[in-house]
Amino acid sequence: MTRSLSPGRWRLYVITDEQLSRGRSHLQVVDAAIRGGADVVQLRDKTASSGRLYQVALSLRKLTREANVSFIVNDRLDVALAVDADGVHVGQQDLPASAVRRILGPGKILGVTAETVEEALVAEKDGADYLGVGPVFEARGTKADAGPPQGPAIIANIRPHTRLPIVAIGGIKAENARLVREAGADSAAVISAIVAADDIAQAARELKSILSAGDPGR
Ligand code: TZP
Ligand code: MG
Repeated sequence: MTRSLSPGRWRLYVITDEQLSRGRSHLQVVDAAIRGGADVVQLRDKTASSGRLYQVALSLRKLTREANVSFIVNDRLDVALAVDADGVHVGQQDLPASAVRRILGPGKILGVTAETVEEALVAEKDGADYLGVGPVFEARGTKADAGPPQGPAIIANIRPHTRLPIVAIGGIKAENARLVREAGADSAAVISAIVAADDIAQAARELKSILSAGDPGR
């Protein structure tokens, strides 16, 4: 299975959500997602205590390192640094990307959410390594405060303005994944279509295959 630690080569980006995982832990979800071909895993948990988040992050760090899968922590720069994650992902309401880059240093991956061309340009200037762009499709079932779906046009609009890899997000599943690649996204970040699936590994496998169609040597 081809996997890479470089954001431009990621295809399937899996984000955890224990609330949607039907009793399966972050670790169980990630283990299955890796078996299905995830290139990068993001730990996302907005309710866990810092102590629990640290323990979970440590266990995910070990698993992802053994599998040569990138490991990103959502929001929490402190946790990312504490467990030697590969990077951190921040939104527009989190610590500013410029400050995060200063603390992270040059060797770690910084992901930044951008919904507009302007946000994308600022993120790039501030040192982002990739952009999270969305919501492309309906995502309010997973993220209550997500905006309305913007369609693949949000990817196509930002694509010409930046050289950064684009990770599309929001409502992505097997039926629509091809559309985000066609609009210019390098990869897709997926929560519910993977973590809530009956068979997580199989759901990941199907999405990986769609997202990596046409890649040399896959
Ligand atoms: N940011 C924008 S949409 C979203 C996040 C975290 C949720 C995506 O989840 P799903 O279940 O893949 O739509
Ligand atoms: Mg955030």
